[in-house]
Amino acid sequence: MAFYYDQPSRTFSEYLLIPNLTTKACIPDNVQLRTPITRFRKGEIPFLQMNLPMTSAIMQSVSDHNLAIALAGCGGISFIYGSQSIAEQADMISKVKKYKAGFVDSDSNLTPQHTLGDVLRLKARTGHSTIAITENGQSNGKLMGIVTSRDYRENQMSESEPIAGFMTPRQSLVVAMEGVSLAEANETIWQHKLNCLPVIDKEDRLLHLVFRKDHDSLKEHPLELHDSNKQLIVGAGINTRDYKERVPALIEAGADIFCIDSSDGYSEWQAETIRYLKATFGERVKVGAGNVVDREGFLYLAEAGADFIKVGIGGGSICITREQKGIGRGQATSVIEVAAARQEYLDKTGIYVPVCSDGGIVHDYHIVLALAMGADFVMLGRYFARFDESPGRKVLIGGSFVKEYWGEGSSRARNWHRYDHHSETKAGKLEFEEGVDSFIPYAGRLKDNLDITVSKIKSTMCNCGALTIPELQQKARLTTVSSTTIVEGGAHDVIQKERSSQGMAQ
Ligand code: RVP
Repeated sequence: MAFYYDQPSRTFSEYLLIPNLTTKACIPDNVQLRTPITRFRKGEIPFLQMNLPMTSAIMQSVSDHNLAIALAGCGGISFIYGSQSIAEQADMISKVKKYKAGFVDSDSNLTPQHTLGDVLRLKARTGHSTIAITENGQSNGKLMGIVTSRDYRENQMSESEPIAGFMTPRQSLVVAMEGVSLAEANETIWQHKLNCLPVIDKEDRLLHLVFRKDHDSLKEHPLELHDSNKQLIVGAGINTRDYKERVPALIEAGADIFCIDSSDGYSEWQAETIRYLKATFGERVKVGAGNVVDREGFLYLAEAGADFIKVGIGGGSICITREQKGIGRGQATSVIEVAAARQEYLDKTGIYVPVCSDGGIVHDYHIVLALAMGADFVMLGRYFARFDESPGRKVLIGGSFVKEYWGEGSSRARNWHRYDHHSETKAGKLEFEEGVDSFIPYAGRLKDNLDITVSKIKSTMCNCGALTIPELQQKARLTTVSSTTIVEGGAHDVIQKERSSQGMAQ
């Protein structure tokens, strides 16, 4: 006979936190959000920790190299999506590892033979007005000159005019040589009143551009997450099929941590993948696994050696798994049960396995609820997809800017490995979608939004009398709420004046 749970599963919105005593020491400035991401023996220091309990989802529309750089700068980790070729994913990883704050790869490049028309079209496409002119039109080609909007008069020149005739040529440019520090580059920018300084190697090949506006980037990122070489930390999504080829290539590119990406991780495929990677590369390879929603799934992956375990099925904003297959569980109930299983595993083995709550975060306070319920960090898709740094296109619809956000189970992403069951027969192959293609309101720069979210998390933690995440997990008191309590929680029975959208989750 089938087993029936005696309680319905619940989502975050069905819970609230009850305040504890807030001592005078409990102020947001004293709250720190450092959290483990890899398993560790009780009393020891985890191999890898984050300065922010947030990771970005393993999705084409969320985690590319640009988002990874922005998030690591704020103390979190992106898992670059695996639903692309091994070479493309390795290229994104190495872009993050090679990134140095303030030194950017030129993303707008043309040759001297291109024309003013090409300049205008490129500028319209990228929104960037500084264009590097290189011999082969590539970002690392031999530098021939620079074009900015000060070099041409759009209305008085023919669009067919070659760039060679109006660019600022190499011999008139102030440049810096390979190895220059950011402080030295900024000094040169100030001395010569420049907006942009090209950094070149001995063969005159372009390496980076340094912009005047990026001057403060180091000061802006006190929580930056980097390795012992001062390179940013980055993760990568992998699947249970091509890991024998993919993982070595990603290690070579510099990936710091992996996560097996699947909508249902309670499978022999995942255990086999973890065991193979640990046996082949040893403990230096760190692998998260999931997703699971219950005690059994957690214990199975913990026994297999997973470094962290991801929780959540069907709660993602673009996810229709529950509708399509009737599989899933309310996110709050899943996290609560998995956190209890983690305690059981800790008591038995002395090993702490971090838990990640993945998907379904709609309001910033949901992050605190997930942490209070036992998650060590959260994974978010929709939240990050709204920002400038995410890969989705920014589009103007009905007078407002939106960004594209599509699920890995949508036919646009075609990430069938995340959902299928390794079947090679036609009947076993996936022929239906588990995700949708959508728009979400555009929200601007990642850091500006994250600062607001973090200040809300810290403020709530102070209400709960907790200065760290473990303290929150120990002290939190949670209550379920009735639907009328939820209504009472918003503005009600007033005629509301215009409300600032700043700091709202959506
Ligand atoms: P959200 O943050 O609510 O947008 O959810 C993101 C999560 O949704 C991802 O981390 C992943 O677990 C899940 N996902 C991604 N694609 C799909 C899908 O197409 N069904 N679901």
